[in-house]
Amino acid sequence: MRAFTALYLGVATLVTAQDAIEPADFDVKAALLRNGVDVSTIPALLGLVESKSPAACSTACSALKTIFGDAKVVTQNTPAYDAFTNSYWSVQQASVDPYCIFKSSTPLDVSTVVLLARLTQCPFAVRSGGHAAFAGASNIQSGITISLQNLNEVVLSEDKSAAAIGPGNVWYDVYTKLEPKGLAVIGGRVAAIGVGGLTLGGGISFFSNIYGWACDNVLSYEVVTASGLITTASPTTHSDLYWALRGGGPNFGIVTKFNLRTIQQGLMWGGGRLHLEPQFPAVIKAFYNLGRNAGEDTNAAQILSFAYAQSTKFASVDLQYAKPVADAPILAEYLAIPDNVTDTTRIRSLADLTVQFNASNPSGLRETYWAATFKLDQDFTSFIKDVFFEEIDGIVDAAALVPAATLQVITEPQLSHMSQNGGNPLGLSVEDGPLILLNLNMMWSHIADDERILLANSNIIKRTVAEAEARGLANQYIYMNYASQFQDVIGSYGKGNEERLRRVAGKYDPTSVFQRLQPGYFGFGGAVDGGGV
Ligand SMILES: Cc1cc2nc3c(=O)[nH]c(=O)nc-3n(C[C@H](O)[C@H](O)[C@H](O)COP(=O)(O)OP(=O)(O)OC[C@H]3O[C@@H](n4cnc5c(N)ncnc54)[C@H](O)[C@@H]3O)c2cc1C
Ligand SMILES: *[C@@H]1O[C@H](CO)[C@@H](O)[C@H](O)[C@H]1NC(C)=O
Ligand SMILES: CC(=O)N[C@H]1CO[C@H](CO)[C@@H](O)[C@@H]1O
Repeated sequence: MRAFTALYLGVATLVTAQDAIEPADFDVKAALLRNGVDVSTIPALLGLVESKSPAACSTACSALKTIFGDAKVVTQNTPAYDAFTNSYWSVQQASVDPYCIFKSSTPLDVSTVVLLARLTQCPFAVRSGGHAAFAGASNIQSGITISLQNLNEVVLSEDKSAAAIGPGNVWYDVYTKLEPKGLAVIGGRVAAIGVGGLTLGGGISFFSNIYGWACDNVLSYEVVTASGLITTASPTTHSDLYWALRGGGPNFGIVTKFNLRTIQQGLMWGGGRLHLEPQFPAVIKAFYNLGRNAGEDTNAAQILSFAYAQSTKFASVDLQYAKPVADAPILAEYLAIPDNVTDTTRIRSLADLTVQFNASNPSGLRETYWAATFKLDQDFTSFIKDVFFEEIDGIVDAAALVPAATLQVITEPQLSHMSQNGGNPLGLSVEDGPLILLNLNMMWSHIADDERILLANSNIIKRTVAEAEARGLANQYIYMNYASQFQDVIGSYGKGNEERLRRVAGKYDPTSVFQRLQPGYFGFGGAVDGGGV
């Protein structure tokens, strides 16, 4: 396999016969035999049922049991099964019942389960931290849910410039292992989020103004393709696949290792401050100014959420500074806003800050996430806030509802890092920036409220997008990690990027295994119908 240096110039890769990852006469059984699995010795596979029926998964799960035994293959009506499904963040995902759960612990295990799913045509889902909100995103009804949780290595390279991190890790575990060495990586801001989903969809960190998004700080991926090949994607090996994995999601293979660039990181400063309605204009002005001026001091970062709880509208401002400095001048405008009701900002460790965020995102509730992107504009930020409070007015009686509109800025420094190492497929450039990233996020308890809550979310998205178009502030990008199942994420990357992603998928997965057998997340060809969008 040649490396395609042409990709650095953004030139489309030519796929020639000798580059094909999977030959036209690819034999799944022969590939399994290379993995040490002789199909002719597995009772369940003798009368093979090749259909997308429950029988296909009964066959696949029986075969997995024969090959791997009870420890790695968890079936229904067992405590281990219930513990696994209950460990998803949202109730929608916890309510999905897979035919079996496969607890892979090596890349070879992952290769074998992909080949077996392919042989039997049993659908599957892949789970890292299990924080995607909607049903089926990383768990699959009556199929095989492939758990990556036992792929949990955190290994520093000899010179400590890189860390090999398994997708079974959550960010808290990664940070606490690196902290004693004075190191960190570009990853999630909430303790229990998984390395896999966050990094494959983009990944915004406290330090993204300094280093860029998580996907732009991956040195290489170890990935299992549809033909069971365990291979590397890097700037010099399968560079087209490397490009695609930097935000293209789970459409190309299962990543079994992320080699992440490490950064020097000691104590930092951060926490949250709450403000009430009279302070909203000052908060919005500070949000706008910090977003606009991010380049003046890239240590600073912000997350602004408008929310409603206990019959009160409030603004939650989360501020961070990458160094142990409590009064950084760039944050002065925010810190001068009076009348905060609580203030948890202090000097602390990265892991400690992720635990604080974790506490405000409990599991065990129904959840929905939605995303939209706009050009940064102060008055429009206020418009988003107004539309949010108007639209939630009709749903605030829903039991246990906590609705929020979380605003961040995709800053010019963040955007500038997206072109490093050959670029990523997100379709964003410095000329587009700075941008407002809107994340609607709501939690509630009763299924009977689902429909009206989803409708309120879709109305907020529709109204803000329409107004942005009218004001010339539109941007088509939809962030995968915050999107709802009703939004067309890959389409939002732009036609050229979508076509190039399809070409890469076609090269590494010519029979569309990851599109056909892994239906639950953001694939090619648009969004799920419904949800009012
Ligand atoms: C409370 C909370 C806080 C958040 N904070 C942040 C944040 O700070 N920054 C940010 O950018 N985003 C954040 N997010 C969004 C987050 O990035 C997404 O929810 C992400 O999908 C979670 O990843 P996961 O591994 O936990 O999820 P999962 O549900 O396990 O996975 C999500 C998707 O990725 C696929 N996938 C996971 N691992 C692999 C792999 N190794 N190979 C192939 N496919 C894989 C899964 O199949 C699934 O389709 C947050 C979300 C929540 C709920
Ligand atoms: C994060 O929150 C989840 C769900 O509430 C909890 O199970 C988990 O233990 C928390 N993790 C940390 C490191 O605080
Ligand atoms: C900057 C500011 O106003 N901080 C105040 C926030 O509220 C706490 C508790 O009421 C005060 O102690 C802070 O001084």
